[in-house]
Amino acid sequence: MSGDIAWFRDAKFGMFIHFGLYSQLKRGEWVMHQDAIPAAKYADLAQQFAPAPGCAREWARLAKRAGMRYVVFTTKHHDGFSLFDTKLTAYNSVTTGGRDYVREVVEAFRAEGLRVGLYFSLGDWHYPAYAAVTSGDSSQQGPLREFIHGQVCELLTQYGKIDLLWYDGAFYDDKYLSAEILDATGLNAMARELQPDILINERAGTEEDYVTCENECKPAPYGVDWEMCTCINDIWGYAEHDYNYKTVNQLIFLLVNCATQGGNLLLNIGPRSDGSVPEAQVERLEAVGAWLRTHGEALYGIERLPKAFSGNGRVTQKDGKLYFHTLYWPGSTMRLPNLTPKYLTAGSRVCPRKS
Ligand code: FHN
Repeated sequence: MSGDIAWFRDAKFGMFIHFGLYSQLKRGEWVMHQDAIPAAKYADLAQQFAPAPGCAREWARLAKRAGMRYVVFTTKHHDGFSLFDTKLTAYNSVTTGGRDYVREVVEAFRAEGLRVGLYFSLGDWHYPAYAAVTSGDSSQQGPLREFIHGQVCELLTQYGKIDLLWYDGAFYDDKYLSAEILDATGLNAMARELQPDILINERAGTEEDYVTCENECKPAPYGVDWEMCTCINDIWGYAEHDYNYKTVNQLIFLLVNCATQGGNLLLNIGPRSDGSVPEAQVERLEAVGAWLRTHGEALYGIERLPKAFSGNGRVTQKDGKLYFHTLYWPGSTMRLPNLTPKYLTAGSRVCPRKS
């Protein structure tokens, strides 16, 4: 592990974006699988995929207003449609529609001063070698490895400095791509050679810079960097009937709950196929941003303490100051924990940071 972890530890809050051909069908990012849409029929969606120009700039401005410090964008989800310029398959947004959405996103978010992360699905329901390998045909493992390594190389050499590589999609149902089949060690060695400061998650099956949990806050062991990802509603890709939205209080609770235990919250938006963001997601993100404009000092850059819990909240520290985060306020008074130096030092040194 050797990425530039300092910014990640300080950032606490990022935007996840699930966007692709599936956004047109309005039933989430697994629609091809769930509706058993034949690959050739699903691929036809590329012909009418026409997001409004400038949608990435709107997403970046929304992330900035929300107080987010980085983005993770789906360069290719499990459906196999690449939203970037790839020479390894014609099934991509440049060949089919003349648009390089990864470039649009990277440039838009950098313009707003945010760090950029690329989500890449190791599973690919469109690529024949994937189906072969996950059906037990080991003869196709080489071609699949070459395809995956080649696309990751394109992503890390075509778009300038990339801060995060967010793997996903190596395991579904009883089909899996092990770290050995992927040659995850070689893949990540290549990634670090191309992008020396890059941070890489664990989802290619190897221990890297940080670990991820999904939809519930599961803090990693003390001293291990981690990130929780979740949706504002329930489904990652745009789903027009998914009204199960978290409240602003629930989102702030999640953010504080993660940050005060040494983690980050990667909160997802699922834009519509025209690039617009559902109003219910915009409203909530702007409300969280307003909260952070007041309380951000107690969130960004805070340090996890081993004894951060007290009866009704959490204690963290930054620059010699202590911050008490109450996760609920049951009455008119508040009894603060006994914050004696003993509380903070006896066996509770701030964990030596991993280099
Ligand atoms: O199957 C994907 C899912 O569509 C989504 O991308 C999430 C986000 O972390 N990851 C997988 C489920 O764990």
